[in-house]
Amino acid sequence: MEKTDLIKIIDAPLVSDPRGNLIFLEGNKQIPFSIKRIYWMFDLEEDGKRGFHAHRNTVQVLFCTAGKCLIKVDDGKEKSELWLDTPNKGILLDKKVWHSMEKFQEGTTILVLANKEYDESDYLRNYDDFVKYVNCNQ
Ligand code: T46
Repeated sequence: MEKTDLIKIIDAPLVSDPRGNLIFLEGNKQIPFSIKRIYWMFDLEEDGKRGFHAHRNTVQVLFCTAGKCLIKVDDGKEKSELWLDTPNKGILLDKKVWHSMEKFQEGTTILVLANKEYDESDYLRNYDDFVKYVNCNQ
């Protein structure tokens, strides 16, 4: 996994013993906010693409708990991408970061922790609107 200036990698503690592995996360500790919502994605089409939006106020951490996928991020100035491929390494996606996910390996599961409840009005789903919003809300 590659670290970029645009995104912060979140390391979750991994406890291994002869029975297997256990990874845990706590709000306001490894996750730098109070967790208001958790969702996960699975049975992902290998050629599918998801995301292509930014959030006005929602901050999230994404983990690929199984498999791997490519995450692309863009803050309106800089673009970056990285493979999310390690179960205990997550990505902090800040607000006002355009993001997308693709190239899902078979069996991939993505777990997301968010600081806000779901609110469609928090989404910027049009790229030009996103750029305008970022430029007006720096
Ligand atoms: C994000 C990326 C990483 C809800 O009703 N509640 C929810 O909490 C979520 C996350 C989604 N939905 C509904 C909204 C849509 O009708 O589920 C449907 C699929 O959502 P969307 O097309 O936004 O899914 P993705 O995979 O493109 O994006 C999701 C999150 O929505 C988004 O916040 O940052 O994962």
